[in-house]
Amino acid sequence: MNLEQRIIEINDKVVNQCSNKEIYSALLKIVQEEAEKRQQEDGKKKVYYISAEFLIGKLLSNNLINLGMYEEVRKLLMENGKNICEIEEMEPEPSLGNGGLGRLAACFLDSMATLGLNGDGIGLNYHFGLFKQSFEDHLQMEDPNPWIEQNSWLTRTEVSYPVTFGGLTVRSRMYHIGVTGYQGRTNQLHLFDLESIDEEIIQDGISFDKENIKKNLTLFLYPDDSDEAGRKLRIYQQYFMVSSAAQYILEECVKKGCKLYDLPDYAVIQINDTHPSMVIPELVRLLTLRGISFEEAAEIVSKTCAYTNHTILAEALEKWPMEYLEEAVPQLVPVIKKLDKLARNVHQDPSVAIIDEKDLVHMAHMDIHYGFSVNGVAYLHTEILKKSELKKFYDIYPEKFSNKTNGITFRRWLLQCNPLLTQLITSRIGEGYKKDAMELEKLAAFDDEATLKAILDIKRQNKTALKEYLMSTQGVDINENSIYDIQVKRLHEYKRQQMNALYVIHKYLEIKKGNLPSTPVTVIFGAKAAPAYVIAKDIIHLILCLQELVGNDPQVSPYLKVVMVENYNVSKAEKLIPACDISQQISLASKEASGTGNMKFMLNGAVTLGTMDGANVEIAELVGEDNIYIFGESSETVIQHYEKADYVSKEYYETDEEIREALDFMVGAEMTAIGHKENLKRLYDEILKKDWFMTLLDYKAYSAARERIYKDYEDSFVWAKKMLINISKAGYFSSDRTILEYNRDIWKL
Ligand code: DL6
Repeated sequence: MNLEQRIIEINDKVVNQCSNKEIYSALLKIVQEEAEKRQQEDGKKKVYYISAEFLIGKLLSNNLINLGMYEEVRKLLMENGKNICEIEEMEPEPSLGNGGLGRLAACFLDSMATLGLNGDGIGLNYHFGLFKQSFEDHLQMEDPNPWIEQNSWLTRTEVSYPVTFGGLTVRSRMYHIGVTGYQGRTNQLHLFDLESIDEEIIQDGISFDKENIKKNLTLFLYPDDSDEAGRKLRIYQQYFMVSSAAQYILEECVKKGCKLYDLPDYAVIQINDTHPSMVIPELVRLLTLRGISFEEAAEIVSKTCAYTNHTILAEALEKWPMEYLEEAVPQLVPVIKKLDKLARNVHQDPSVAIIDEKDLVHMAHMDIHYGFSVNGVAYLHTEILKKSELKKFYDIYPEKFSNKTNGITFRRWLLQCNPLLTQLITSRIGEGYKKDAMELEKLAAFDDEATLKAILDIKRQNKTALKEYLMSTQGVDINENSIYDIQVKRLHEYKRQQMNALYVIHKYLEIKKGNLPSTPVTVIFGAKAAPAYVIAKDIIHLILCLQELVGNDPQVSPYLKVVMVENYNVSKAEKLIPACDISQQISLASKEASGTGNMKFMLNGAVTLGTMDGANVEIAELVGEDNIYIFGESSETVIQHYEKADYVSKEYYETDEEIREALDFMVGAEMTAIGHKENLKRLYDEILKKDWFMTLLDYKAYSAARERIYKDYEDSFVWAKKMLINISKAGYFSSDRTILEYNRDIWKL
């Protein structure tokens, strides 16, 4: 039966009489049927990629592309007076992730399925995600972000497990989302939900009774952990995820003939950051319950688990008070104590112990002692882990450490989000790059006038599309002939959105003085701040105030615009990234483990303005210094400042007029007339008195580099060549390459 007949059969009417929603539902069904045909027999060994987040984005178009059905569907819809983009709008975006870690997990699932690897994801089925962001009174508001519909990509399974917390036992229920690779196989994303979940307990905004774990465990991702109940809830959630996962993995392996002693021949468990670390003691516990001695169980688990570190920020290297674990997961406590003791027998240094003198359990330490592999996510990050953050562990286990520079799936971040550029590339170098991204290098030879003009023209069309999108979604009017200068990522002080905002103030003041930019600039931000992260929310407040100030100033607004995109998510990224001219990657050197936005932007022809941090270092090496704008202090200098505690932000304020002027403006009359003095002053004080992520250290170099990049933009052919080189060098950052490396060095499937 052909596609059209199948849609008619499902909806009992001809295509042009179906509503967009009916077409979406029919396509969802058809895709699921096709994807099912690509399920393959499990090989003996499987990788289980456990992660607290999977930021998968909408699935319809991606699945159609991967199944080779996109063009057929697009044409059929067009013939029936429908537009595939309108059908895409019918799909709610799954709320299963937050930032880079979650998006990486989604890219990895796509690559595993594309490469034909036997690899499933395991996570939680959050009903309301992180939160839905809106702006009111220049402040971030948070509401639940529902996404699960009657007809969705989720399939309920019969798999269900008991999970016990102290005296309370709850049940998990497994759901699947099929993950079909590009011309590849279908794997699964397994999402565990709480059987007794109760959405009704949500009160105002995103608040709910944090202690009611029988009803709340899978409501939200990363619930507010600013109080004790919130921190304990994180433990409950994590254990719920890993206990379900461990039970499932053992069951699946045993079904395949595994004798448990040979578990490492059947399973490799990739632990993403420390959220799933409790899978280690849980597996040990389950194995001992099945008659295996503790030492043997610990050894089996050590050969099965591998740990990826995604950050050096202390807040993400979780350390749980033993008393919390005693209350939430008492059955794990003797296991963790024994694992600690076993490790201490061999390594006496207390700084590498699992349980420290304050009775805090260091989850990363457990991962490193009882995992066979530890990897960082970019060259610089891994070097920092080896040389400073995890040096003591590297000295003990050098053979466990390796680097796996992150990657992105080109299916979503080029083929799907930028069809015009995809067409152009294909017309020049053929289709090969879709499977072997390194073939993109061939594009560099096409530095002829026609190709460069075409690249510029595509960017212009994408910019116009973004202009229309922002107008229709937020009522914001931007100038398509301006430079689109974009910073989209989680809001965090280390990412230094505040540095970008300070420059905006400076530019505003310059324009007021009559120093007009040759080409107008549109500065676009997109970011969610964790609900309890006060300073991050103050930074959003500052940006929203600037948006209003600049937008309402007739003298300035023809030359400068500020836009804060509401509820930044994968779907919005897919619109912003193809339209971007300048990609802001300005984290404090040493703090951004890798970044993956930087890769998506370069692939779509944006030029990076960045520090020597994370994967920017590798981007710089690949594109060469003429095709990237690097500024700021090195990671070595930054680390030294932390070690010597000798950075004093006030000194920069006192000695530099540009800095002083911009900072003072933040709390001056114009700004406080728009925003809240309390928020602005708190941020001002933070930068002036603390500035933990050294905004002012790099501000001057940043401002100078930004002026330089704006100037260079003026020569459109020179600029187009930079775009061409960035695109052609992006092949290395395909997640297919990353996954091949994981498989070659760690998983060995
Ligand atoms: O590895 C994926 C991604 C990196 O690209 C980012 O640099 C890093 O910040 C992110 N880490 C997290 C975890 N928590 N924190 N902070 O999202 O991982």
